[in-house]
Amino acid sequence: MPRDLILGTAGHIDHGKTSLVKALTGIDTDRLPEEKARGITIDIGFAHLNLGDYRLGIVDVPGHERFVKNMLAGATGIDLAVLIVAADDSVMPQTREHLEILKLLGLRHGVIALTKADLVDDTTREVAELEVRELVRGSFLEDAPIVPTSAVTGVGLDELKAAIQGVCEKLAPVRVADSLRESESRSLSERATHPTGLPFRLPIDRSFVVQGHGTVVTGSIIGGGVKVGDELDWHKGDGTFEKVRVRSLTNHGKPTDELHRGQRGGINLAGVPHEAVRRGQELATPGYLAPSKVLTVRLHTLAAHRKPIKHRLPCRLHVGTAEVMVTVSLLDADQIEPGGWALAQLFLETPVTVVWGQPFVLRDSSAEHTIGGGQVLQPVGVKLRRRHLEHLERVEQLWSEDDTKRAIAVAWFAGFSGFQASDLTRDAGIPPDQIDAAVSALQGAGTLAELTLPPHRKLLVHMDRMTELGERVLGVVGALHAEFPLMTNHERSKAVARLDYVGDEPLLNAVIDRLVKEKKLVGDARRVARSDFKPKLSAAQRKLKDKIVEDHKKAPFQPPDASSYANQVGGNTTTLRDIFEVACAEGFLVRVTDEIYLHADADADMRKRVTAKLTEVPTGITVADIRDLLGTTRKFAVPLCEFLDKTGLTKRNGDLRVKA
Ligand SMILES: Nc1nc2c(ncn2[C@@H]2O[C@H](COP(=O)(O)OP(=O)(O)OP(=O)(O)O)[C@@H](O)[C@H]2O)c(=O)[nH]1
Ligand SMILES: [Mg+2]
Repeated sequence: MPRDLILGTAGHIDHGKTSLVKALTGIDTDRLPEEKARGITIDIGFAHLNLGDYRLGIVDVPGHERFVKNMLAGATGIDLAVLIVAADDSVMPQTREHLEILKLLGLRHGVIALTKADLVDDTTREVAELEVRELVRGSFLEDAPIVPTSAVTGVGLDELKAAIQGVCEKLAPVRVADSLRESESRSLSERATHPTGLPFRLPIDRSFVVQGHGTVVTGSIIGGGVKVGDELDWHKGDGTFEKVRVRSLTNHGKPTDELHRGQRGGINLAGVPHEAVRRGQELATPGYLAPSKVLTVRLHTLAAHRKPIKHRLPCRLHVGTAEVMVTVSLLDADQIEPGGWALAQLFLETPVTVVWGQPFVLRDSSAEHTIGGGQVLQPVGVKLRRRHLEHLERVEQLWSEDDTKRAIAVAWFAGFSGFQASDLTRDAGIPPDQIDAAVSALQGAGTLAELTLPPHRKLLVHMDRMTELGERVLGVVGALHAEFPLMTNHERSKAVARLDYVGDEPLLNAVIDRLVKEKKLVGDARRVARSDFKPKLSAAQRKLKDKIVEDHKKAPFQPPDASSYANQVGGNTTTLRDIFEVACAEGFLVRVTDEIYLHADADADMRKRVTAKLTEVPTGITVADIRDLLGTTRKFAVPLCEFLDKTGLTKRNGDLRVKA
């Protein structure tokens, strides 16, 4: 089974990148008329080459300083690079800049071609070689072979192919099952740029229309795989996304049923207008990515830039195939000296879709120089306070080698709202098949709590936040008990309303369920009490309550006055009211006025009778009619009518009551 990898060119203008690709593949990647006319590459072009067990997709980039942004779009998702230096011109500004960009993008593998070897003598070639060696010292190309080539004579082409194949072999294939073990042995930055077993992602670099088929978008597949018929999220770069269906797929123009990481892909999308597709947008497995205008990052200033990156600097962010204006906020510094790094946030003018660990590049606002770059720590960030120690510590944890530490940091930032386990792929770089292990370890250690929200949504919350929320719930229920010492329990909604918490109510109910399960609260789906609360109803008071309920049941529409029981509590009207309140809270009585309570059955009966009567006489009934209907006296009929008005069954119309 051949392995697919993407190779990118890099190097200064006119150094022979496109000519070399053509000499290697027979494909001319300069396809625009303007490119032909000016003899330069303007936008990225594509070719392919089979080398032994490897199928290489090739992205040829422009060297012109004005088109570095196109180079950046092309360099996204490449696995290996060929740095091209013309032997007669040696190291030039974009040789350096492209190399810096490849370093910032986390590239680990490549070869160097010393082109136009036919134009120079041995000494010139050797000098150029020395300069190139000097340039790549300390970089991923430090030990890369330097192969002299000529697109004119064909010299060195076989050697270059062999060198590229040698590099491909170093990029050993990775099975998903191996990746946990592998993650311990590979560096974090390599893992971030060469993830395995991840959801599908394709940052769009081009789109066109195929007659009779509609819109085709292309890009390098940087994660996962896709099949014909799949549904994808199409992130439009304006914060919105749409579900789209894959109608057909191509790889270098040839139809195929599926595409995977390391391939160039052409995706024919159903129902997507060509004009709506732009470079910088992205296709991804549904639910994987989320648009964001705040990124928390590790930011490096290029040593070569010679100027610090200052707090509040406006500049250009290049990430994936997107280019967006941003403002830098340094979290614990005022500036980053050349060669240094710091934690920062980027505030974006328009949203991008990124994942944890994703490399990015910053260029100055006038798009003349590459000034720095780094890795995303929080793909969907919120504004953090500067120099806030705990925030800084938690952000640093996001760069830990340990999956579970990063998951804890994600949970901490998710706060009371919690997060879903599957978010850990985007937010902490944990592959889907390793999430369960990380989450169970953290649940086992008591660091994460899982809540089930109806119907089946599972939410994870950091245990500190869970405990805090739980304590607040216990606090408000306790306050309710203090306020109503005779009430055995309280409505959940009453407790929730008192929490002063603007989160979703299902989450709070799940917190309450958990407290019930932990036996800190007792109750059911409607009402709860603290398990340590004992209502202060004495045996005598309880007996009185039962008697009151019984009396009201016996005299449904001419109930005893509440105050008639006063002497039975030694004249203490507060206690008497509490006893009535308990009876109401427990659902036995309904309060009409301070003096009049109805038995709950009488209340239901009254409503039934009045409703039936009003159906019979829709023009309305008088207080006297209601008095007769209930077999009561005027003393009760008036407050009962007002009660019916207040509770929304009837309304007053002159002397009559009609249906409300
Ligand atoms: N003699 C000689 N000329 C070459 C060789 N390779 C490229 N050239 C010439 O150098 C010029 C630039 O070549 P390209 O391949 O377009 O250079 P490039 O690096 O793709 O340029 P940009 O994409 O614009 O950055 C062309 O005129 C080529 O014919 C070579 O090996 N030998
Ligand atoms: Mg070119």
